[in-house]
Amino acid sequence: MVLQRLVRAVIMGPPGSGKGTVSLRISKSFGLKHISSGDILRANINAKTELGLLMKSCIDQGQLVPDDVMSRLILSDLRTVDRCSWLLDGFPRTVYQAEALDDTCTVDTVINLNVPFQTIKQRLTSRWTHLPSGRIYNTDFNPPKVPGFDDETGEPLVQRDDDKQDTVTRRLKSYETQTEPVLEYYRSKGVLETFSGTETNKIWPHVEVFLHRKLAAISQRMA
Ligand code: G5P
Ligand code: MG
Repeated sequence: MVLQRLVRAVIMGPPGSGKGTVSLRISKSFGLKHISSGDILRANINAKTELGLLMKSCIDQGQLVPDDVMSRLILSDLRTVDRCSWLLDGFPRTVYQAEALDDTCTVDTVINLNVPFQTIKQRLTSRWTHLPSGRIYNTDFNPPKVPGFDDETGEPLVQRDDDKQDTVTRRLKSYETQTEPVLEYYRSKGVLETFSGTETNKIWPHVEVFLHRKLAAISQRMA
């Protein structure tokens, strides 16, 4: 689909709901640039930057990175891609962050993946990630062709330190208390679209149809 104007989209959902998996599909089908706050933080940790070293313990314990740090990091990243249509994954995660984003741009649409917590807990212990690209695998759902190695580069996959069972429980708790209010924030602005289910392959066709319609409408409005 050729977009007539820049699109600002956000994907939300609890940890492990499939935001990364669905974002990669959206990126491929609609050409939106995928910007994942978690991937940016993990790249910093991997590169042992000052920020990465400071934030590692926070992330490993399943706590959110402080709002001001996170907002500065993502909003400055967005400035470097202001000529692209983008999809933000993992940001905003608090009402403070949503307001900071609103101060810089108008969000066109927010895709919310509503997946039961029980489903999520089973998924995260079998997730494997290719850190440099953010490609995601799962030993049950989408296993790599060679166990433990990325399909495209052949480089080793890693398990995230925050995917331990206790940490997942803490991440889900922080989602309930700090991130769910953001859903209400976007619902009241009329831009929230929720997709419920337990399987990405069943949710995805609905997201795809919705985005075709939504992005066509946005393009027409501006043409
Ligand atoms: P992240 O990196 O943003 P989360 O916790 O929001 O982390 P996560 O864990 O990355 O989200 P996801 O992207 O929603 O999950 O899900 P995914 O990776 O696509 O899918 C999860 C697994 O399930 C994969 O193995 C996938 O293959 C599999 N899967 C997908 N669909 C199916 C299916 O249908 N069936 C099955 N069986 N499997 C499936 O944030 C990490 C940390 O960074 C900090 C916080 O500390 C956070 O905890 N952080 C922030 N802090 C403050 N503010 C922010 N804005 C922050 N952003 C990040
Ligand atoms: Mg993710």
